[in-house]
Amino acid sequence: MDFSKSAALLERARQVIPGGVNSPVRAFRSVGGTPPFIVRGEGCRMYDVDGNEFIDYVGSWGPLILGHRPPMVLDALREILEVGTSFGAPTEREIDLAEAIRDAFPSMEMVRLVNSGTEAAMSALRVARGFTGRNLTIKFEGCYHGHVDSLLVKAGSGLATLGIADSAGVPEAFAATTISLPYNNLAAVEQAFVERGGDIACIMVEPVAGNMGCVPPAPKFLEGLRAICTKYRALLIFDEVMTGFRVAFGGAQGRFGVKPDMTALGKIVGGGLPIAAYGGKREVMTHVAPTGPIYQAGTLSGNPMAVAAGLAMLRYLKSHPEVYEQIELRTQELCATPPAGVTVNRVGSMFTFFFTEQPITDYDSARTSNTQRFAQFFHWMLTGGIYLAPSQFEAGFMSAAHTPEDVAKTVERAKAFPG
Ligand code: HOZ
Repeated sequence: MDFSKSAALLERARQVIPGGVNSPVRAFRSVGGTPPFIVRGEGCRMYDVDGNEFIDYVGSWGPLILGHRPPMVLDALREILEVGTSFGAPTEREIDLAEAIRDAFPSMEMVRLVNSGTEAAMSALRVARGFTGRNLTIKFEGCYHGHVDSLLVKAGSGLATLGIADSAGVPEAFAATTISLPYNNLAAVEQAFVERGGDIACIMVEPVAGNMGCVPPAPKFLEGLRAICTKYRALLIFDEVMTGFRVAFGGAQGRFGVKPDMTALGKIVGGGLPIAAYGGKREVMTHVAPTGPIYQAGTLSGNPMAVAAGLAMLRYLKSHPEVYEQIELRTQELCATPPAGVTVNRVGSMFTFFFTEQPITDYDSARTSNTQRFAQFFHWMLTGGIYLAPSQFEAGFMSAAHTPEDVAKTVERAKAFPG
């Protein structure tokens, strides 16, 4: 496969953008080689500047559950272009979207729209602190909640990919407000609350981890977090940036039947356009300005393009529940026969092939993966026309646009990986 035009663009980009990319994992640092510069997406396929075609299992890191350019999203965007792209003033569609989110996530009695998953997590954290009057947060090793200062402690995603333990530029005092514990380890959480329960504002958790690769919650883990938060009057925050409207229409909280106090949602609520949301119990959310003293704001919050696109997609998903059965089935097929020496984790249509034979239940076990072997596999797949996340510590995503033939082609290529 020829990547020469992408290589030239990367060189040009490096002169003006750090690493040539606007988000670190895209630079392919951990797998080597040149990231294809994408010119177009259609259905489950992406096309690059060199004319290469890929079956895409990244899907803009999750939100493209209907594939690239679904017709109802394009129609909604065309409609909005006729009326305006940003007002910085309230619009009716924002209410429609907030209601659509609340209907799917009943725990989100009130919703605030923001622009990115980072902003949603950061705001939820501030609200938890403001509401409880406490400062400490519990998070889990290998989970990633955006590039929020105090949450970049033992974080997954790009930090795990690049081997950055904790980001520079985060004042020690901020990092000290975070207690980082092993995922799926309820005993460690109980112990932390016994020691410092009166100071802990919240537990922030990916209810299915996606940022150390896909790691499901152990049985009773989420229920246990719920019980501990209730006992100590701390807030339970589910970061459903990856899992919301993905592992089920009602997200991980719907799938596992555990109700958090607050939830962060990401780009999927904008049909892939830049938007996010956070919300939770009414008694908590009414503390947000202008009804309360916890400040959070933004000109592009609830911007009409992303709101219209998101609304169109969520309405489609609500009226087509079969999408979830279909993508789960296809992902089962994809994960059924992994290459030798690989452990597959899957929840719904999220999956990761870990290059280790041991079960992956937390960040320590995820890090037993042979990342060199993963890199070889990644390039084997890429040159076979299959686009996976360029990191062992990210999840893959199926879309409704993937056909059985696409999946069969992917399985065949994976099976042929030289062992
Ligand atoms: N760290 C993001 C996913 N967990 C990837 C962001 C991107 O490169 O777009």
